[in-house]
Amino acid sequence: NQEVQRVPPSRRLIVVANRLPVSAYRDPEGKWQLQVSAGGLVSALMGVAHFQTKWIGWPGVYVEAGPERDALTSALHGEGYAPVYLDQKMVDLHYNGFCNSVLWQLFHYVPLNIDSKLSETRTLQFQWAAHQMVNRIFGDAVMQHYQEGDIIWVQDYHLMLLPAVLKERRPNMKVGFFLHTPFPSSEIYRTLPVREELLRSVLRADLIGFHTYDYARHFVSACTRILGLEATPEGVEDDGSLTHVAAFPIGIDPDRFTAALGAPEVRANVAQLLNRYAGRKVMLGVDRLDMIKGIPQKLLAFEKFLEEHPEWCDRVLLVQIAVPSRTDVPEYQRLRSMVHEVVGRINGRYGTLTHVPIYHLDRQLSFHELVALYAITDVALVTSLRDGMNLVSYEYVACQRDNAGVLVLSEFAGAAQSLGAGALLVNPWNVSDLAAAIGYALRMPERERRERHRHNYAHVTVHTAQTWADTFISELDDTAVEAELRTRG
Ligand code: ADQ
Repeated sequence: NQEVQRVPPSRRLIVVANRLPVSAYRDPEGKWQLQVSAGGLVSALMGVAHFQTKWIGWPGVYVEAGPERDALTSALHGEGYAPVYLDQKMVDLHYNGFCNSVLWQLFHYVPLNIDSKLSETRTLQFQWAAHQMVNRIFGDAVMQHYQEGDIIWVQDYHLMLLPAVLKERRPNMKVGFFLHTPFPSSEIYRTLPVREELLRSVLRADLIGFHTYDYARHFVSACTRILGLEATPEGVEDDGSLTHVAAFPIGIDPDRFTAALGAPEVRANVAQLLNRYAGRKVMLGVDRLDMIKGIPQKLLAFEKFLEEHPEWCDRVLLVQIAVPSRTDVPEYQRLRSMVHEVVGRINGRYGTLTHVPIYHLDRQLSFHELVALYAITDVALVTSLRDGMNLVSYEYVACQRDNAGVLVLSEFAGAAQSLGAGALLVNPWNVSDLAAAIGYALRMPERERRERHRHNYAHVTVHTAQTWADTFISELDDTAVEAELRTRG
């Protein structure tokens, strides 16, 4: 692809995301240590190598200004990370509040909760004010590190107000914005009280990217219906100025996974797991513990499958890894209790003295543990109720290079549009169908498995995180040049 090759390898890229890709913690000697966090955005951007990248984001800890903060800042700078420090109140209102209780929900088709929002109108106002303030603080941080010619790539729904903040300060700055979640139908989006402010800010970016064509289309409809702007084949036009809008489906770094399959730690883990699960088929779920991932639906379907097929009870197990996330938000705490209750019920009902049907872990796995699990799994269950893309499905396909395991995939994940040819697509709300898909996946003939896997493996190894970033950045370059030519008349 010629466009992709035009990007010089040493370009400076500033990635701005709400969170840095690492969490900071202190070791027993009190020294700062950094640990890579789990999450799709991190996984994808870790796979991007063609740029001199600096990350700007919150390091996930509260540290007062002073020597401790200075020590953390220099540990982070050493790794190419520039921290934005926020206090607890701000994080609570902006991140837990506006971002995760309002925007995240709405973008995944969970309507605003009228009862709580009406009685907490002031809370919503405070959340919005904090959200605006945090976006301005991020703007200051970008300006501190910005050099003429840098490309600024703003990530995700937490920073939708940032393009306007940046363009006000430097109208010529090259700013791209990518949304990692779905963009919902405009009929859902228009319920948001601050719908116009967010759209107007994002439209200040030179290029806006989404995972799928559908999300891009929903966004353009929101702009035409709510702001009354013109849609063009390239994007949205406002008073002669055009913002490009397009789909850029994300991917993973497949080589990182296939190379790990040969690593001694992974092989040792694989041998141990195969031994431990011998004689049984293994199904796997790997999700952040989030309501959008459809974990309860997956568990209910597995329960139904066991109920209808008692002959499978001691021949199959489900390993469900649910890494806790957003643990300060009450909805997430309730979800965790609910999942624990259902797992307990199923294990109580269908377990024996020597077998439990569900191994449930509430923690992040190391990369090697994760690869080993993917490699030994017969059936992966991705049952998201909505999901921007879902990279777990891609990682599973990469690690099944030799075994051709079956991917059961929700039709509501963006990945259904790219891996639909090889996966068994399901509606996770239809528990009976999902239970039937589990049965079919477990019994699928080898020929069909290999044929389906071949499609998906070809996709995952060609549409990588690197091609995603290269394509986005080279298009951003083109649009910025075009914009400059327009302004020069
Ligand atoms: P996420 O909602 O975080 O990402 P996803 O794309 O599936 O969802 O990525 C999860 C990542 O976290 C994967 O790389 C996975 O390996 C890792 N992970 C999950 N659980 C783990 C565990 N227990 N231990 C270790 N690692 C774990 C958001 C959107 C997605 C979109 C991505 C990228 O919600 O729809 O695909 O961003 O744009």
